[in-house]
Amino acid sequence: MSEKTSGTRIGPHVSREAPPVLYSEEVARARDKGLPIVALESTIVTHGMPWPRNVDTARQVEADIRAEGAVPATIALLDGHLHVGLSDGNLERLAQARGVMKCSRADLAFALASARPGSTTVAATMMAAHAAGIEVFATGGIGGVHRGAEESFDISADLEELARTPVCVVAAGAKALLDLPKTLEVLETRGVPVVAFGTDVFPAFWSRDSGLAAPYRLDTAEEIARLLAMRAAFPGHGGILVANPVPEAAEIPSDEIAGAIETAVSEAARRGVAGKEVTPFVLSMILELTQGRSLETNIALVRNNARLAARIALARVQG
Ligand code: PSU
Ligand code: MN
Repeated sequence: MSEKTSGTRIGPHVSREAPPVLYSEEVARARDKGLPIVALESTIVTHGMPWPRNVDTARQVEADIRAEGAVPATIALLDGHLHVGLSDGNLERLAQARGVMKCSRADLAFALASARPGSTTVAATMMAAHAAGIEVFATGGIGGVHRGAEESFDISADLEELARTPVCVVAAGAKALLDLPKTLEVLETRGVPVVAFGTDVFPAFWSRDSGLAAPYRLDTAEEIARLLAMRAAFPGHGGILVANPVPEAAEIPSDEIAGAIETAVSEAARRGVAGKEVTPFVLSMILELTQGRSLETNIALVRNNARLAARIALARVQG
């Protein structure tokens, strides 16, 4: 069983298409029954991790969400459809495919209209999740304000999406390759509540502590679900960022990763890497420089975020 939404005529010559959403059987059933659902992005699969660890991790993260009693909805673009929930075959197809478009807000409709395979970033996954009525989304780390943004103007569309789309994003903070103080500043300016989970500091992806205070702290999934309910009571409210620190056993302390970040960021600048290539380039170079250690950390933190997101989605449904 799969479901496709239909379009609406809004004038004699103009009809407004509904997004071409295609639900997996599992997600369609969960929607019918009102079960808790957690959205998952796919850029981490196509541009964030190497084959075959990317597909292994995607499967593991889905299993983690099911083990907590929620339903995973991995989001990606295949054959002109916006898939909300991917079959295992499609997940593998996406993970192996070459030339997959990394789709943020600017790219989503373009990729769909031209039926190109695409993976979704945090921004585009939020758009899809919202279109599908999913409130909670787990990822690794959000995009943010890049170092040197005062020159390059490179600010991830993830921040603007958090400001406008009412989805709760669970991430391990933002990657330390970004300018974290400026990233927090933009989130504050754009009205996005940033809540650290069980800690007073903003986590920095591979490291538990960025050295920056988190705007808010909550200690249980139930408290976060209550915050979501209260935000939802205000029309036009946007998203929420839940910053969940990487488990201690898997962390790379900031002083140990700083050198690799420094090298990767300056190499990107030296080679003139720009736009949407920057994040994938820097991530893969850090992976090389840490001899794969950063990948183990990345996997551990995504799984940790998926479990928390599932508990929040559960508390939201039960609340
Ligand atoms: N986290 C990871 N790997 C990634 C990303 C996040 O561990 O590849 C992706 C996310 O999809 C995020 C995107 O939305 O990087 C940000 O890209 P940009 O800075 O170009 O907006
Ligand atoms: Mn960018």
